[in-house]
Amino acid sequence: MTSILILNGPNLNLLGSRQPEVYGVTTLAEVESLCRATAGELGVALEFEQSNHEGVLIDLIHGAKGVHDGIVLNAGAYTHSSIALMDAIASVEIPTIELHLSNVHAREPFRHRSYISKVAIGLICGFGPAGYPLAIRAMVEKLEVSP
Ligand code: CA2
Repeated sequence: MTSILILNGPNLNLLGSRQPEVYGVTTLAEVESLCRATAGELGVALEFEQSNHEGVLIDLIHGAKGVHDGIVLNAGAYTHSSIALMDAIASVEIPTIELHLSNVHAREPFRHRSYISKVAIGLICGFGPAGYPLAIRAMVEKLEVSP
């Protein structure tokens, strides 16, 4: 069975509790439910993780090798700074979709640079929590074309 790892980076555990004008009112637990419903509908397995720690995210990416067929990564602010996360994605050679709740390109200039984009197969941003099911669907379609 196709398996997808959804990985969330720093501060995303706060979703729904602060800055609703930027990140909305949906909690990360609700985002996970949304993802599980989509995975169930498409018949794929899903692991959903969040960490505030760069090293933990890297370990989760390394651990995906041979376990998961695709990764959906919202690396939070590490997107804009972490060469280590970029290297981890490149090293496991698992197709990865970069995901953001907000449209990072319509925000501050420092959010326009992404190290993840350099190794991702695609980018979804600006659709809020709805981006997660979109990314799962995009990944499943991509894996069907080139498994
Ligand atoms: O738009 C996204 O998904 C981001 O990855 C979110 C990151 C931000 O640094 C990226 O530039 C874009 C920040 C996540 C912080 O999440 C919070 C949620 C609620 C309250 C405070 C922070």
